[in-house]
Amino acid sequence: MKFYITTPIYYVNGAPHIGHAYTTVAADVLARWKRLEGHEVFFLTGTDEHGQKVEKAAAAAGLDPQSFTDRVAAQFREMTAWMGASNDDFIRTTEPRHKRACAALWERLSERGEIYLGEYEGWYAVRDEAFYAESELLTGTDGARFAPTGAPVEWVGEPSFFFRLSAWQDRLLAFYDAHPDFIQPTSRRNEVVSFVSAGLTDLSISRTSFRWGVPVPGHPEHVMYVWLDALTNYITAAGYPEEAAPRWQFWPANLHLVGKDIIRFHAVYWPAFLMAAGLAPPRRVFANGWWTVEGEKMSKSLGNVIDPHDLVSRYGLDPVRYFLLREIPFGNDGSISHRAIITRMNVELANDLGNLAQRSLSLLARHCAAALPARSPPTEDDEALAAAAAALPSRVAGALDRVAFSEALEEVWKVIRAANAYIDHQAPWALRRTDPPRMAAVLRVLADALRFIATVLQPFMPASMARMLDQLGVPVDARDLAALAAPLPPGTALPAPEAVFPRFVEDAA
Ligand code: ME8
Repeated sequence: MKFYITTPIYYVNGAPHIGHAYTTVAADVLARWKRLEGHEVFFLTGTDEHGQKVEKAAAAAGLDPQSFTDRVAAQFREMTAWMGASNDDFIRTTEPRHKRACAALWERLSERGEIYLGEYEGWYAVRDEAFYAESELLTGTDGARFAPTGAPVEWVGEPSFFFRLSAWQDRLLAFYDAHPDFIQPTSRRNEVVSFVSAGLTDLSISRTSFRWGVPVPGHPEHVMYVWLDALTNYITAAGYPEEAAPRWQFWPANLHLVGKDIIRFHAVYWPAFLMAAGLAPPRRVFANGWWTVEGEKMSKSLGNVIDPHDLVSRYGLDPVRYFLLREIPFGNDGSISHRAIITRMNVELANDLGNLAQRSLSLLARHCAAALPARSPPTEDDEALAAAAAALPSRVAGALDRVAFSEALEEVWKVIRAANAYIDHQAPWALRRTDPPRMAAVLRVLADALRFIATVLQPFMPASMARMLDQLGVPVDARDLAALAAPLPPGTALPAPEAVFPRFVEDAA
């Protein structure tokens, strides 16, 4: 089966930060998991390069918008690689293929009577690239008006094309009703349903007061509203408007991962644009929460913006990926702190998993001639551990289908803890003298359990789990879920073990 997953495309007004790396890693884990399950995956990420916010950032940097976006987009591409993302494509909205798709979508909406020319008068927040109704605004102590997000707003009055969003209210509500899982988590769904139920006004979808955008077909004095342009990226990459292209088979996307601040664009405007164009809306939109830093909002002015490169250089990629998805349930907000990362590294990675593997593998290396022992008739304890390990693929799949990364990891850690209890109780190091065949049997049970554990953890920590599977003698072509059905033959050679997760020792400084 085909599976299409996306991250938001990131604004290139500033360097990538941990919030961006977060969604990229989350999408990567799901993409890798779906591949392990045997699906044909298309995983898309990229950059959102038009609009006033980017134009202003380019001006502030003293560059023309194209050179500026080339530079920052390259940083995002690097971040994608640094975070170990296995994306199949990286889209930039300044690419010709994207401008073509935007123009085609616009023309289709126009032909279907969904667009009309008018005059926009109202509030706009450049920081959010969003229009706000008077009733949504807040007033500061100095009398200044600002958006509910805290962004400054300005009054805009200019000729503008409008999309007949108001006509889509009932059809959107019917769509949410028919697809109860379309927006997740439920709290976000409720937020969207009440926003749409309160009534929709037509949406301004072009601007005439600046130039940095995709020109409106036939009206080059207008550039498209950056959100219409940006959302279209998801179909551009699937080959739109060539609906005969093989990539188009991936549409509709299975899952758009987005931050909680941009749910309205993805769950209201996007399905409305698509339905209005006669295209299928995406199957699911899941909103993640926001990270704070040591409990404080991350901001340039506080100087506490976390650069994902710094975290990765300090702790290593896999521990950072693990931390981001383990620390908080996906969808909730959470706080990132060095203390919390180090604790998870030392307790869960080094102690629980690292020691389990190291203890089992070093006994196998020393006392089983570095070869996998045969399976023996199991005891009750052996069976209990084997059954828990064998249930992992379906348990992890269940959690990941709900985009519940931390639950998926907790399922794996339950088995890791059970395996640690098993090794302590069986004490293979003592059996070496009293009952060597039983020692070999116990080590085989552990090696089999570790194979399940390492296989299902590959999407989270690809490089570390590849090393662990190497050490377990699992051939590279036998590392997907289907391969788990066939036990490794006895006598499989086991390379010399080395610790996969050393403890993190803080500098004395
Ligand atoms: O919104 N913690 O781009 P963007 C977690 N270009 N996530 C965070 C975060 C934090 N502290 N700060 C930001 C855009 N994010 C548009 C998207 S999609 C067609 C267009 C998340 O670069 C934020 O929630 O401002 C959003 O999902 C993502 O970073 C990109 O933000």
